[in-house]
Amino acid sequence: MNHTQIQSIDAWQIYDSRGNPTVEVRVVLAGGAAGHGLVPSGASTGQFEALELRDRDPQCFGGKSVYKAIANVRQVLGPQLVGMDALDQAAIDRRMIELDGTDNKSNLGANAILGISMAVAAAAADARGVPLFASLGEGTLLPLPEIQIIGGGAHANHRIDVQDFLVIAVGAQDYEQVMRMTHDVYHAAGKIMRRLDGNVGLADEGGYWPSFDRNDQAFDVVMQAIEAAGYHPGKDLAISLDIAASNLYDQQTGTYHFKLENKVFDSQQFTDLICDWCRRYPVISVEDPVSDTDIAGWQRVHRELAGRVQIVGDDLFTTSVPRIRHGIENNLANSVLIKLNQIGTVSETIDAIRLTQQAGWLPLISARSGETEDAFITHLAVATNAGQLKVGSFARSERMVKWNEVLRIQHALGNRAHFIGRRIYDGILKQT
Ligand code: 2PG
Ligand code: MG
Repeated sequence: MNHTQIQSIDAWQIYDSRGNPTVEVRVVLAGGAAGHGLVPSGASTGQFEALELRDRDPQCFGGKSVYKAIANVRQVLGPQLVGMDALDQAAIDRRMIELDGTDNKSNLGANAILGISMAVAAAAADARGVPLFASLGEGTLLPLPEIQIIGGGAHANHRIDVQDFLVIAVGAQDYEQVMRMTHDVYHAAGKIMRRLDGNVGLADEGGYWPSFDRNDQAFDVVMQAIEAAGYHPGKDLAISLDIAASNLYDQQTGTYHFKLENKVFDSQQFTDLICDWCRRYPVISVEDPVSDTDIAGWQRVHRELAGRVQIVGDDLFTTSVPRIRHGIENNLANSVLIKLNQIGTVSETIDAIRLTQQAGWLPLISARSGETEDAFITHLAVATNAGQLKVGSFARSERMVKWNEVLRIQHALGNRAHFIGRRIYDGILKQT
């Protein structure tokens, strides 16, 4: 056996940042190199995502155990991959897609397939004797982070309807300054939230648990926090939103619902509201402003905001090349959220990033709300020169491990590391 051929593949059940079961895979190569893959899990999942296989036995982990996916790794996929060259990621991922035989990996499970795919990538890096980012690609660009301040929607028991109020340190000259500015604003927001309500908690991704009567009160807190920390909203730190609007949408009636405010909007009214927010506040990025099936809504938002605001498709694109291609051809957005487990292999994820970049759009590499201690996505962001990373907030180790990994990669890259900050938007926004 060649030293980079796969010798063995094993898997077991671990637990994510919400304490839910997920898959870990270990791949060992003939020469002794090895890698792990730890699979994340979403809560506000899009209907077009690859399937996360769970056992659905209510008596066992509330239906969430992943023993079937683990059996598929050990008994179905693993034996077919032994002997393949771990340096040929594309061939391994293709073989798994063939073995599954479905469009959405619903036969063997995207969690089973992705666990192997990530572990193979990590083992290949180990065999090459280089860090994961250097094995995955040629990139050297440190990403500009989107960091959550208030977490809502499915990540805070729908305490408010909008899912994420985030900041982007657009005025930062380097990555250390991003961390410092974000630290200052995050903690300033904490003080404000404690003043509003003594019982401040954290939502699933580490942002503050909202205690508001209206969704737009979150803007006031973020604006005040930026100012209290001594920065200028818009100039030093801009606001980013993930509306996660598919979760607010009633497919039958074509309407959007703000339960907190007891309000119903048709598509036109809802896009008017989002566009109005983007005018009233220094919003530089908005994700999933409308539902994944409201194509007219996407086109309306694009007409109103393109050139001024990054318009990110998450549930709309689900990291799928054909869906992204459709979006590019129809001018639906100018940025694509990239999540490994939405599509289920490393190769398809990198293909999605490349297609996005070739179109002159921006990829935004993203974690899931259920995360692990793994920092794979940080390496992916640097390796592909993606330029942007979204990992939730500035708290909780499953988040901080990804931000901290950028600092480690910066040191590993030495003077080859570069950071362009807000200039990443030059291609899609006019007045940056
Ligand atoms: C999103 C993600 C991450 P989830 O909507 O962008 O914030 O949430 O992983 O729950 O889909
Ligand atoms: Mg999203």
